[in-house]
Amino acid sequence: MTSHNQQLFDESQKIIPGGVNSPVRAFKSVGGTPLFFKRGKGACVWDADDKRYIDYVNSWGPMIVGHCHPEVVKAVQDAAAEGLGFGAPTASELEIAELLCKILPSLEMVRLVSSGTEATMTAIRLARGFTGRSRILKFEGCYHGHSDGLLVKAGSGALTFGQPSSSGVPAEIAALTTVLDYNDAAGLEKAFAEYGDEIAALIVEPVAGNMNLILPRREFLDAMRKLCTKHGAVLILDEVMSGFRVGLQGAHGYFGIKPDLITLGKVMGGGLPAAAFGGRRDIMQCLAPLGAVYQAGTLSGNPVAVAAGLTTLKLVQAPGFYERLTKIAKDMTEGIAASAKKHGIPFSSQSIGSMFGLYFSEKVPTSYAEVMACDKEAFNRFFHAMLAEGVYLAPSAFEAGFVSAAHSDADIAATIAAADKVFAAWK
Ligand code: KE4
Repeated sequence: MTSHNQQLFDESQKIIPGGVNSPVRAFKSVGGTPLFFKRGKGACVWDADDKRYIDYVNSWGPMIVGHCHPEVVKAVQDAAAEGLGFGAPTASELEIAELLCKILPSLEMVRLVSSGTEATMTAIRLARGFTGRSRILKFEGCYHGHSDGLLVKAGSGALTFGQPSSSGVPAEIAALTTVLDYNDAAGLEKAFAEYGDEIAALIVEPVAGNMNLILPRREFLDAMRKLCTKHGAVLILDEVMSGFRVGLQGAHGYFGIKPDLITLGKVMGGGLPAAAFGGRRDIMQCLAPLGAVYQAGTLSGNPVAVAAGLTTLKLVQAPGFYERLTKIAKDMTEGIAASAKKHGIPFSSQSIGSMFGLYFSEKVPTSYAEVMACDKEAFNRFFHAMLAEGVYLAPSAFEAGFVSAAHSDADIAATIAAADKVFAAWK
Protein backbone atom coordinates (compact mmCIF):
# COMPACT_ATOMS: atom_id res chain seq x y z
CA MET A 1 0.00 0.00 0.00
CA THR A 2 1.36 3.45 -0.93
CA SER A 3 2.32 5.44 2.14
CA HIS A 4 0.40 8.59 2.90
CA ASN A 5 3.74 10.42 2.77
CA GLN A 6 4.14 9.29 -0.83
CA GLN A 7 0.56 10.15 -1.73
CA LEU A 8 0.87 13.62 -0.21
CA PHE A 9 4.23 14.13 -1.89
CA ASP A 10 2.86 13.07 -5.30
CA GLU A 11 -0.06 15.50 -4.98
CA SER A 12 2.05 18.33 -3.53
CA GLN A 13 4.53 18.18 -6.39
CA LYS A 14 1.75 19.04 -8.81
CA ILE A 15 1.22 22.50 -7.34
CA ILE A 16 4.12 23.25 -4.99
CA PRO A 17 7.61 23.42 -6.59
CA GLY A 18 9.38 20.22 -5.51
CA GLY A 19 6.38 19.45 -3.31
CA VAL A 20 7.81 21.49 -0.44
CA ASN A 21 7.86 25.03 0.87
CA SER A 22 11.57 24.95 1.67
CA PRO A 23 14.08 22.94 -0.38
CA VAL A 24 15.87 21.01 2.37
CA ARG A 25 12.55 19.35 3.29
CA ALA A 26 12.45 17.52 -0.06
CA PHE A 27 15.06 14.92 1.00
CA LYS A 28 17.00 15.67 -2.21
CA SER A 29 20.30 15.40 -0.35
CA VAL A 30 19.50 12.03 1.28
CA GLY A 31 17.12 10.62 -1.35
CA GLY A 32 13.77 8.96 -0.77
CA THR A 33 10.31 10.35 -0.03
CA PRO A 34 10.05 13.27 2.36
CA LEU A 35 8.03 12.81 5.52
CA PHE A 36 4.85 14.81 5.97
CA PHE A 37 4.35 15.35 9.70
CA LYS A 38 0.92 15.60 11.20
CA ARG A 39 1.68 16.17 14.85
CA GLY A 40 4.42 16.60 17.40
CA LYS A 41 4.53 16.19 21.16
CA GLY A 42 7.56 16.58 23.36
CA ALA A 43 10.59 14.98 21.72
CA CYS A 44 8.53 13.15 19.09
CA VAL A 45 6.81 13.74 15.79
CA TRP A 46 4.38 11.52 13.86
CA ASP A 47 4.30 11.29 10.07
CA ALA A 48 1.31 10.89 7.75
CA ASP A 49 1.48 7.11 8.26
CA ASP A 50 1.28 7.65 12.01
CA LYS A 51 4.86 6.46 12.43
CA ARG A 52 6.59 7.97 15.49
CA TYR A 53 10.09 9.42 15.44
CA ILE A 54 12.38 10.84 18.06
CA ASP A 55 12.99 14.27 16.51
CA TYR A 56 16.51 15.75 16.30
CA VAL A 57 15.59 18.41 13.72
CA ASN A 58 13.31 20.36 16.09
CA SER A 59 11.88 22.32 13.12
CA TRP A 60 15.52 23.32 12.33
CA GLY A 61 16.12 24.65 15.82
CA PRO A 62 13.02 26.39 17.27
CA MET A 63 11.54 23.52 19.31
CA ILE A 64 14.06 23.67 22.15
CA VAL A 65 11.39 23.05 24.81
CA GLY A 66 9.87 20.24 22.73
CA HIS A 67 6.81 20.11 20.49
CA CYS A 68 3.51 21.48 21.80
CA HIS A 69 4.84 22.49 25.20
CA PRO A 70 1.61 23.10 27.16
CA GLU A 71 2.72 26.55 28.35
CA VAL A 72 3.63 27.64 24.82
CA VAL A 73 0.39 26.29 23.37
CA LYS A 74 -1.64 28.04 26.05
CA ALA A 75 0.18 31.36 25.52
CA VAL A 76 -0.54 31.11 21.79
CA GLN A 77 -4.20 30.28 22.41
CA ASP A 78 -4.59 33.16 24.85
CA ALA A 79 -2.92 35.62 22.49
CA ALA A 80 -4.95 34.43 19.53
CA ALA A 81 -8.15 34.88 21.50
CA GLU A 82 -7.24 38.57 21.90
CA GLY A 83 -6.32 39.16 18.27
CA LEU A 84 -4.25 37.56 15.50
CA GLY A 85 -2.56 40.77 14.40
CA PHE A 86 -3.02 44.54 14.39
CA GLY A 87 -0.21 46.01 12.32
CA ALA A 88 0.28 48.29 15.28
CA PRO A 89 2.49 48.22 18.38
CA THR A 90 1.51 45.87 21.21
CA ALA A 91 2.77 45.62 24.78
CA SER A 92 4.05 42.09 24.13
CA GLU A 93 6.55 43.42 21.57
CA LEU A 94 7.99 45.70 24.25
CA GLU A 95 8.06 42.76 26.65
CA ILE A 96 10.04 40.49 24.31
CA ALA A 97 12.36 43.36 23.31
CA GLU A 98 13.12 44.04 26.98
CA LEU A 99 13.65 40.32 27.63
CA LEU A 100 16.03 39.98 24.66
CA CYS A 101 18.05 43.01 25.80
CA LYS A 102 18.17 41.63 29.36
CA ILE A 103 19.38 38.20 28.24
CA LEU A 104 21.82 39.54 25.58
CA PRO A 105 23.75 42.56 26.88
CA SER A 106 25.12 43.23 23.36
CA LEU A 107 21.58 44.29 22.40
CA GLU A 108 21.18 48.00 23.13
CA MET A 109 18.26 48.18 20.68
CA VAL A 110 16.34 45.49 18.77
CA ARG A 111 13.85 45.31 15.91
CA LEU A 112 11.52 42.35 15.39
CA VAL A 113 11.00 40.77 11.97
CA SER A 114 9.41 37.51 10.79
CA SER A 115 12.32 35.40 9.55
CA GLY A 116 16.05 34.97 9.82
CA THR A 117 16.37 36.01 6.19
CA GLU A 118 14.72 39.34 6.95
CA ALA A 119 16.98 39.79 9.96
CA THR A 120 20.25 39.20 8.09
CA MET A 121 19.15 41.05 4.95
CA THR A 122 18.30 44.10 7.04
CA ALA A 123 21.42 43.90 9.19
CA ILE A 124 23.49 44.04 5.99
CA ARG A 125 21.51 47.05 4.68
CA LEU A 126 21.86 48.75 8.05
CA ALA A 127 25.63 48.20 8.09
CA ARG A 128 25.89 49.61 4.58
CA GLY A 129 23.77 52.63 5.54
CA PHE A 130 25.78 53.20 8.73
CA THR A 131 29.21 52.92 7.06
CA GLY A 132 28.39 54.29 3.61
CA ARG A 133 30.27 51.30 2.21
CA SER A 134 29.07 48.41 -0.01
CA ARG A 135 31.34 45.35 0.33
CA ILE A 136 30.43 42.52 2.66
CA LEU A 137 32.45 39.50 3.79
CA LYS A 138 30.94 36.08 4.38
CA PHE A 139 32.29 32.55 4.68
CA GLU A 140 31.90 29.48 2.49
CA GLY A 141 29.47 27.04 4.10
CA CYS A 142 27.72 29.64 6.23
CA TYR A 143 24.07 30.21 5.37
CA HIS A 144 22.32 33.43 6.29
CA GLY A 145 18.98 33.07 4.52
CA HIS A 146 18.13 33.70 0.90
CA SER A 147 18.58 37.44 0.23
CA ASP A 148 20.44 38.12 -3.01
CA GLY A 149 23.69 39.43 -1.54
CA LEU A 150 24.07 36.36 0.65
CA LEU A 151 23.37 33.70 -2.01
CA VAL A 152 26.97 34.00 -3.12
CA LYS A 153 29.82 31.51 -3.41
CA ALA A 154 33.53 32.14 -3.53
CA GLY A 155 34.76 33.79 -6.69
CA SER A 156 37.41 32.11 -8.87
CA GLY A 157 40.36 33.46 -6.89
CA ALA A 158 40.52 33.53 -3.11
CA LEU A 159 40.02 37.23 -2.68
CA THR A 160 38.06 38.04 -5.81
CA PHE A 161 34.45 39.04 -5.92
CA GLY A 162 31.71 36.54 -5.20
CA GLN A 163 29.69 34.70 -7.79
CA PRO A 164 25.95 33.94 -7.45
CA SER A 165 25.17 30.61 -5.80
CA SER A 166 21.64 30.84 -7.16
CA SER A 167 20.30 31.77 -10.56
CA GLY A 168 18.38 35.02 -10.46
CA VAL A 169 21.04 36.76 -8.39
CA PRO A 170 22.63 39.46 -10.56
CA ALA A 171 26.41 39.15 -10.91
CA GLU A 172 26.64 42.83 -10.03
CA ILE A 173 25.14 42.17 -6.61
CA ALA A 174 27.18 39.02 -5.97
CA ALA A 175 30.34 40.93 -6.86
CA LEU A 176 29.85 43.05 -3.74
CA THR A 177 30.25 39.95 -1.54
CA THR A 178 33.67 38.46 -0.84
CA VAL A 179 33.55 34.84 0.31
CA LEU A 180 36.36 33.53 2.53
CA ASP A 181 37.20 30.28 4.29
CA TYR A 182 35.68 29.69 7.73
CA ASN A 183 38.29 29.47 10.51
CA ASP A 184 40.98 30.98 8.26
CA ALA A 185 42.26 33.95 10.27
CA ALA A 186 45.12 34.55 7.82
CA GLY A 187 42.65 34.81 4.94
CA LEU A 188 40.69 37.34 6.93
CA GLU A 189 43.81 39.43 7.56
CA LYS A 190 44.55 39.40 3.80
CA ALA A 191 41.00 40.42 2.86
CA PHE A 192 41.06 43.36 5.25
CA ALA A 193 44.52 44.33 3.99
CA GLU A 194 43.08 44.30 0.47
CA TYR A 195 39.63 45.80 0.99
CA GLY A 196 39.61 47.00 4.60
CA ASP A 197 38.22 50.44 4.09
CA GLU A 198 35.60 49.24 1.57
CA ILE A 199 34.06 46.68 3.92
CA ALA A 200 30.67 47.57 5.33
CA ALA A 201 30.21 44.36 7.29
CA LEU A 202 31.45 40.90 8.02
CA ILE A 203 28.64 38.40 8.61
CA VAL A 204 29.36 35.02 10.14
CA GLU A 205 27.73 32.15 12.01
CA PRO A 206 29.82 32.29 15.21
CA VAL A 207 29.08 28.59 15.51
CA ALA A 208 28.43 27.23 12.02
CA GLY A 209 25.39 24.96 11.71
CA ASN A 210 24.74 25.01 7.96
CA MET A 211 27.72 22.94 6.88
CA ASN A 212 27.01 20.40 9.59
CA LEU A 213 28.36 21.69 12.93
CA ILE A 214 31.71 23.49 12.73
CA LEU A 215 33.17 25.23 15.80
CA PRO A 216 35.11 28.49 15.47
CA ARG A 217 38.80 28.72 16.31
CA ARG A 218 39.57 31.34 18.97
CA GLU A 219 42.04 33.14 16.71
CA PHE A 220 39.37 33.32 13.97
CA LEU A 221 36.89 35.04 16.27
CA ASP A 222 39.56 37.34 17.74
CA ALA A 223 40.77 38.31 14.25
CA MET A 224 37.32 39.28 13.02
CA ARG A 225 36.64 41.44 16.07
CA LYS A 226 40.06 43.14 15.89
CA LEU A 227 39.90 43.75 12.11
CA CYS A 228 36.32 45.05 12.06
CA THR A 229 37.19 47.47 14.85
CA LYS A 230 40.41 48.59 13.12
CA HIS A 231 38.74 49.17 9.74
CA GLY A 232 35.36 50.47 10.92
CA ALA A 233 33.44 47.48 9.52
CA VAL A 234 30.30 46.22 11.28
CA LEU A 235 30.67 42.76 12.84
CA ILE A 236 27.37 40.92 12.37
CA LEU A 237 27.08 37.64 14.27
CA ASP A 238 24.30 35.60 12.72
CA GLU A 239 22.84 33.78 15.73
CA VAL A 240 19.58 32.80 14.05
CA MET A 241 20.49 29.17 14.68
CA SER A 242 23.13 29.31 17.45
CA GLY A 243 21.24 31.88 19.50
CA PHE A 244 19.68 30.28 22.60
CA ARG A 245 20.99 26.93 21.25
CA VAL A 246 24.70 27.11 22.19
CA GLY A 247 23.63 28.56 25.50
CA LEU A 248 21.35 31.26 26.90
CA GLN A 249 23.63 33.98 25.52
CA GLY A 250 24.29 32.21 22.24
CA ALA A 251 27.70 31.66 20.71
CA HIS A 252 28.85 35.23 21.34
CA GLY A 253 28.20 34.82 25.05
CA TYR A 254 29.81 31.38 25.07
CA PHE A 255 32.99 32.56 23.34
CA GLY A 256 32.99 36.09 24.76
CA ILE A 257 33.07 37.98 21.45
CA LYS A 258 31.31 41.35 21.27
CA PRO A 259 29.26 41.88 18.10
CA ASP A 260 28.17 45.20 16.65
CA LEU A 261 24.92 43.60 15.45
CA ILE A 262 23.41 40.16 15.98
CA THR A 263 20.59 38.42 14.17
CA LEU A 264 18.20 36.06 15.93
CA GLY A 265 15.35 33.74 14.96
CA LYS A 266 14.13 30.17 15.41
CA VAL A 267 14.09 29.62 19.23
CA MET A 268 12.93 33.21 19.85
CA GLY A 269 9.78 32.45 17.88
CA GLY A 270 9.11 29.13 19.61
CA GLY A 271 8.24 27.65 16.23
CA LEU A 272 6.21 30.63 14.98
CA PRO A 273 7.48 33.38 12.64
CA ALA A 274 9.40 35.73 14.91
CA ALA A 275 13.01 36.84 14.42
CA ALA A 276 15.04 39.92 15.23
CA PHE A 277 18.21 41.90 14.72
CA GLY A 278 19.83 44.38 17.05
CA GLY A 279 22.96 45.64 18.73
CA ARG A 280 24.75 48.98 19.02
CA ARG A 281 22.40 51.90 19.57
CA ASP A 282 24.36 54.21 17.22
CA ILE A 283 23.86 51.73 14.39
CA MET A 284 20.25 50.80 15.16
CA GLN A 285 19.25 54.47 15.27
CA CYS A 286 19.93 54.62 11.52
CA LEU A 287 16.73 52.60 11.01
CA ALA A 288 13.47 54.14 9.79
CA PRO A 289 11.47 55.87 11.11
CA LEU A 290 14.40 57.35 13.12
CA GLY A 291 17.03 57.17 10.40
CA ALA A 292 17.41 56.75 6.66
CA VAL A 293 17.77 52.94 6.42
CA TYR A 294 14.40 51.54 5.47
CA GLN A 295 12.94 48.25 6.73
CA ALA A 296 9.35 47.27 7.35
CA GLY A 297 7.04 44.26 7.83
CA THR A 298 3.30 43.68 8.03
CA LEU A 299 3.76 40.76 10.41
CA SER A 300 6.73 42.13 12.38
CA GLY A 301 6.09 41.59 16.10
CA ASN A 302 2.94 39.57 15.44
CA PRO A 303 1.36 39.07 18.89
CA VAL A 304 0.68 35.34 18.47
CA ALA A 305 4.25 34.63 17.32
CA VAL A 306 5.62 36.86 20.09
CA ALA A 307 3.55 34.94 22.65
CA ALA A 308 5.17 31.67 21.54
CA GLY A 309 8.62 33.28 21.62
CA LEU A 310 8.18 34.99 24.97
CA THR A 311 7.02 31.80 26.66
CA THR A 312 9.86 29.80 25.14
CA LEU A 313 12.42 32.40 26.22
CA LYS A 314 11.04 32.27 29.77
CA LEU A 315 11.20 28.46 29.83
CA VAL A 316 14.86 28.35 28.67
CA GLN A 317 15.88 30.44 31.69
CA ALA A 318 14.91 27.65 34.10
CA PRO A 319 17.82 26.69 36.41
CA GLY A 320 19.91 23.88 34.85
CA PHE A 321 18.12 24.10 31.50
CA TYR A 322 21.26 24.34 29.36
CA GLU A 323 23.35 22.12 31.61
CA ARG A 324 20.97 19.24 30.93
CA LEU A 325 20.76 19.93 27.18
CA THR A 326 24.55 20.08 26.99
CA LYS A 327 24.82 16.76 28.84
CA ILE A 328 22.29 14.84 26.75
CA ALA A 329 23.73 16.15 23.47
CA LYS A 330 27.20 15.09 24.61
CA ASP A 331 26.06 11.70 25.93
CA MET A 332 24.12 10.95 22.74
CA THR A 333 26.86 11.91 20.30
CA GLU A 334 29.58 10.16 22.33
CA GLY A 335 27.41 7.06 22.59
CA ILE A 336 26.92 6.91 18.83
CA ALA A 337 30.64 7.51 18.21
CA ALA A 338 31.57 4.73 20.65
CA SER A 339 29.29 2.34 18.80
CA ALA A 340 30.78 3.29 15.41
CA LYS A 341 34.27 2.73 16.82
CA LYS A 342 33.23 -0.67 18.21
CA HIS A 343 32.05 -1.65 14.73
CA GLY A 344 35.10 -0.22 12.97
CA ILE A 345 33.23 2.50 11.08
CA PRO A 346 35.04 5.80 10.31
CA PHE A 347 32.91 8.23 12.30
CA SER A 348 33.24 11.23 14.61
CA SER A 349 30.89 13.57 16.44
CA GLN A 350 30.80 16.68 18.57
CA SER A 351 28.30 18.87 20.38
CA ILE A 352 28.11 22.35 21.83
CA GLY A 353 25.20 23.24 24.06
CA SER A 354 22.09 21.68 22.49
CA MET A 355 23.60 21.45 18.98
CA PHE A 356 25.47 18.47 17.61
CA GLY A 357 27.28 17.20 14.52
CA LEU A 358 27.67 13.63 13.25
CA TYR A 359 30.41 12.99 10.65
CA PHE A 360 31.40 9.97 8.60
CA SER A 361 35.07 10.79 8.84
CA GLU A 362 37.78 9.74 11.32
CA LYS A 363 38.22 13.25 12.68
CA VAL A 364 35.85 16.10 13.44
CA PRO A 365 35.97 18.61 10.55
CA THR A 366 37.07 22.18 11.28
CA SER A 367 36.54 23.70 7.84
CA TYR A 368 34.21 23.65 4.86
CA ALA A 369 36.71 21.62 2.83
CA GLU A 370 36.97 19.01 5.61
CA VAL A 371 33.17 18.77 5.83
CA MET A 372 32.97 18.23 2.09
CA ALA A 373 35.50 15.40 2.43
CA CYS A 374 33.20 13.49 4.82
CA ASP A 375 31.47 10.38 3.40
CA LYS A 376 28.10 11.79 2.33
CA GLU A 377 26.84 8.47 1.00
CA ALA A 378 27.54 6.84 4.34
CA PHE A 379 25.59 9.58 6.08
CA ASN A 380 22.66 9.09 3.72
CA ARG A 381 22.63 5.33 4.48
CA PHE A 382 22.78 6.12 8.19
CA PHE A 383 19.98 8.67 7.88
CA HIS A 384 17.58 6.18 6.29
CA ALA A 385 18.55 3.33 8.57
CA MET A 386 17.93 5.52 11.62
CA LEU A 387 14.62 6.65 10.13
CA ALA A 388 13.60 2.99 9.91
CA GLU A 389 14.48 2.72 13.62
CA GLY A 390 12.24 5.69 14.43
CA VAL A 391 14.93 8.35 14.75
CA TYR A 392 14.59 11.52 12.63
CA LEU A 393 17.90 13.24 11.93
CA ALA A 394 18.35 16.25 9.64
CA PRO A 395 17.82 15.04 6.03
CA SER A 396 21.25 16.33 4.97
CA ALA A 397 24.86 15.61 5.86
CA PHE A 398 25.36 19.37 5.94
CA GLU A 399 23.05 20.31 8.79
CA ALA A 400 23.53 20.44 12.55
CA GLY A 401 21.24 18.43 14.84
CA PHE A 402 19.41 19.56 17.96
CA VAL A 403 18.20 18.11 21.24
CA SER A 404 15.37 19.58 23.30
CA ALA A 405 14.38 19.72 26.93
CA ALA A 406 11.73 17.13 26.08
CA HIS A 407 14.33 14.46 25.13
CA SER A 408 14.34 12.00 28.02
CA ASP A 409 17.27 9.86 29.09
CA ALA A 410 15.29 6.96 27.64
CA ASP A 411 15.09 8.76 24.26
CA ILE A 412 18.85 9.23 24.30
CA ALA A 413 19.44 5.59 25.20
CA ALA A 414 17.02 4.46 22.49
CA THR A 415 18.83 6.62 19.92
CA ILE A 416 22.22 5.17 20.82
CA ALA A 417 20.74 1.66 20.71
CA ALA A 418 19.26 2.37 17.28
CA ALA A 419 22.65 3.57 16.00
CA ASP A 420 24.32 0.45 17.45
CA LYS A 421 21.83 -1.77 15.64
CA VAL A 422 22.45 0.15 12.39
CA PHE A 423 26.23 -0.03 12.75
CA ALA A 424 26.10 -3.75 13.65
CA ALA A 425 24.40 -4.40 10.29
CA TRP A 426 26.75 -2.02 8.44
CA LYS A 427 28.38 -3.72 5.47
P1 KE4 B 1 14.92 31.74 7.90
O1 KE4 B 1 14.72 32.82 6.83
O2 KE4 B 1 14.86 30.34 7.30
O3 KE4 B 1 14.03 31.92 9.10
O4 KE4 B 1 16.41 31.94 8.49
C1 KE4 B 1 17.49 31.93 7.61
C2 KE4 B 1 18.75 31.58 8.39
C3 KE4 B 1 19.62 32.59 8.73
N1 KE4 B 1 20.75 32.33 9.43
C4 KE4 B 1 21.05 31.07 9.81
C5 KE4 B 1 22.32 30.83 10.58
C6 KE4 B 1 20.19 29.99 9.49
O5 KE4 B 1 20.52 28.73 9.87
C7 KE4 B 1 19.01 30.24 8.77
C8 KE4 B 1 18.06 29.13 8.35
N2 KE4 B 1 18.47 27.79 8.65
C9 KE4 B 1 17.91 26.75 7.84
C10 KE4 B 1 18.44 25.40 8.35
N3 KE4 B 1 19.78 25.16 7.97
C11 KE4 B 1 16.43 26.76 7.82
C12 KE4 B 1 15.78 25.54 7.21
C13 KE4 B 1 15.29 25.78 5.82
O6 KE4 B 1 15.96 26.49 5.04
O7 KE4 B 1 14.22 25.22 5.52
